[in-house]
Amino acid sequence: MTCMPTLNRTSGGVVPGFHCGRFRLDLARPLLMGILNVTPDSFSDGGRHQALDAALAHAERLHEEGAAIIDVGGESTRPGAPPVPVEEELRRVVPVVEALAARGRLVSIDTRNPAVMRAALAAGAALVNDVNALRAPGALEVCADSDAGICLMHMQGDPLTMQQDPHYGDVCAEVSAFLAERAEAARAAGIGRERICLDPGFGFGKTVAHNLALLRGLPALAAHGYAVLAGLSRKSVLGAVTAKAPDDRVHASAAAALLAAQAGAHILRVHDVAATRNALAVWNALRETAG
Ligand code: HH2
Repeated sequence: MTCMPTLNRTSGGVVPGFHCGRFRLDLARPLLMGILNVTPDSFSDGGRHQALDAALAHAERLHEEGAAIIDVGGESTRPGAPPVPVEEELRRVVPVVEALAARGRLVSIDTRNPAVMRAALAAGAALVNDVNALRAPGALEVCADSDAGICLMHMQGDPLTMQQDPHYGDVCAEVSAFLAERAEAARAAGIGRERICLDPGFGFGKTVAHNLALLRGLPALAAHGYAVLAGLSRKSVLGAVTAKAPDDRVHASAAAALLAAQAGAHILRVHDVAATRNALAVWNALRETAG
């Protein structure tokens, strides 16, 4: 993976669709994954959706605004965040997953913990989103036992310490090699190519320069032929560029999502679904009316 700039969306390898349980996602147009953190301490929306009613109301809003996937997280992975005990994570996420799955939503579970993956899958989640790329003992097996989609993300170190001194020789090459290796491990465990999605992990053990290089280098990641997810929403790289606080990064986030889509991302993980959808509508119209 090199860090070359791109002007046109790369189709990368052929990615016909993304299979998440009974859901078959068409990736011809970028899809939105709406973020629902049921945590007290997430960097942007922490404490806002902890009660079940509030979480479900927010999920409904994300769905109505155009999110194809609702990503439910019960552990903040912001820089410096301590791990959450498994019982507490289960208590936060399982009722929310269950209620959203019962409403027919495509629910993603954002967790590093195999016990939480297993419980969320049993409660109806159809996608496992793991910032640790299924490296925890037992995680690959839990996912292989299901028909869920999986998102394999790159992270250098762990959330507690990852921003202390991130370093790479060639960030794009190293992230790409790591994700290719994790995809191979998933396939060796019996998870089909059509169930796998790769994510460079913006902000996870990366400086501003690393994040920008990865955004420029996204076309090469898409060329692996797996679905690609990008999560730049409200992240500190956008704060560094705009000098805005997380809640005021909506426009920067929509711009970043658009650039990620243009660089080949198929799924955009976002807080601000309506704003991103509007930005993408302009881009889709331009592409689809080209002669
Ligand atoms: N980023 C966050 C959490 N999960 N999953 C994937 N696949 N990609 C990401 O970039 C990603 C992720 C961090 O953002 P957020 O959930 O908003 O914050 P917090 O970790 O503080 O809950």
